[in-house]
Amino acid sequence: MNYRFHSDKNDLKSRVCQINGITEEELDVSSFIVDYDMKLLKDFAEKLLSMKDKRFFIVGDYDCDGICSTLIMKKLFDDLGISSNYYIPSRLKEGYGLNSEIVERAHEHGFDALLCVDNGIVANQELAYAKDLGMNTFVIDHHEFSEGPCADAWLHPDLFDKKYEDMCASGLCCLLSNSIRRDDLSSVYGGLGTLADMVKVLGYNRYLMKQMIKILNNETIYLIRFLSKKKEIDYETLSFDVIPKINAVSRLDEMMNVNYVVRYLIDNSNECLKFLSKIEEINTYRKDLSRQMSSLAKRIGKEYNGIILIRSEQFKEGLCGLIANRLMYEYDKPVIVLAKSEGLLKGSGRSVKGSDLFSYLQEVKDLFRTFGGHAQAVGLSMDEEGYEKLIEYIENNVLQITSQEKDVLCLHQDEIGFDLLDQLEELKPFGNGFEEPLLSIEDPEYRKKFLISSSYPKFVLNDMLEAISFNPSHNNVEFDRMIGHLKRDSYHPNKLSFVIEDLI
Ligand SMILES: [Mn+2]
Repeated sequence: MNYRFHSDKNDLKSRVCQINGITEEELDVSSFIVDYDMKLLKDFAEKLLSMKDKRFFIVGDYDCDGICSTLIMKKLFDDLGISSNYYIPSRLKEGYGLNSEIVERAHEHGFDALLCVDNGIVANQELAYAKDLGMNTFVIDHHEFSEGPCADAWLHPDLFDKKYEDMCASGLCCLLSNSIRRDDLSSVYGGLGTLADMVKVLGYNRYLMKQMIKILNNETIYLIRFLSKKKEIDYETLSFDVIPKINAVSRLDEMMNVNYVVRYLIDNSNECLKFLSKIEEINTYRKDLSRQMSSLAKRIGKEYNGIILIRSEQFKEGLCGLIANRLMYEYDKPVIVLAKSEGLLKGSGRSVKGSDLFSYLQEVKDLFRTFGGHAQAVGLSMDEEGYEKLIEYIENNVLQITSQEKDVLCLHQDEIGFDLLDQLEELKPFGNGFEEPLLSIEDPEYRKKFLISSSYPKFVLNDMLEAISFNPSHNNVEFDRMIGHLKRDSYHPNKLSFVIEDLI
């Protein structure tokens, strides 16, 4: 790993801003004023409201952003007394996005307006079909596109100015819905989808996520609170506890229709609490399965020219992306994981920063039945016969990876305490556009070192601070720098633990 060390003596906030190439003003959203009068929004809202008498059919996406978008729009229609229903296609049976059967079914059931959220921007054929059937069409999406969709009105973050940069679909839906009437539930789910989709954490996105945390920690109880046992809801709880549960349902959608998650989250009457235990159960099963798949993947994966390829009949298609992601971080190499069933291979690839797996595989897109994604994440399906050809292509063509430097803030042991932790907390949320820096403890002096579970080294630096590594090879290295992250010790609230990523 290559590091860029920063040892200036400015305060933490300015150092972290500087590393991320932004000003403190850009980071500060405490006085952010949402411009609900933007012409774009007004025009869209006007179009929508001019069709108040129509019956709207919302088509969403099965991930957290799509689920949140769907429920924000459903709630808006309910509040306005507009007749509507929604449908999220099955990830496993139908796949992503609008298809002509959905259009047909909606039309047959008497819906005369279609609204695509978190999909639709490239579904021109299906949208044109809806038009042919006499339906009105609307699209709120943030995926890449080349020409505008065949729609009466549409919203996309590229149409907005920099303060609204990189909104995801639920952010857009929230912006629109709050421009028509203010609603806390919309802000909560706008923020949640924004956090889940890992878009930029600046501008409106940042404002929205902070709003979400504030609302979730006041007295109003939304059912989302029951997805975590924690009393206080913070970004970590949502990212590592709540969002994976919401996403687990579509990954294993033979266990539960993902549309029930919308119902669960939108409901505020406790009637939908019956879905809670099912969601928990699915998530527990998802965790067990991922553990099994990971260990199998590690055993049977093969590396070709720097890319790890793994396929198995025992893999579950909906979990391939999770496994690829996990192994990509562990090996620091691009990983493609494919589930095999009935002569087809379906799965996902994840790639390291500084590479473009999408363009690389685009060169052989004829091998694939379906193919989509972006530089660091792709989804694909292919006939089994194509697999050898894929290997051949990989062996003859190198995926270019430009090595990345990680920013590290250099600190002295004495500077590491609760004060620093509080300052780091203040800077949250970290993410795209405002990355959490690694910390380095320079020339650390420790009182004691011992092994946890006979393999993981733990260093006692002082009464309040311990450093631990989960990499057994760190046991025998000499070092002048401990590089890692600072956390509150989950078992001892008045202690801090420094989780070591590297010793150099
Ligand atoms: Mn999305």
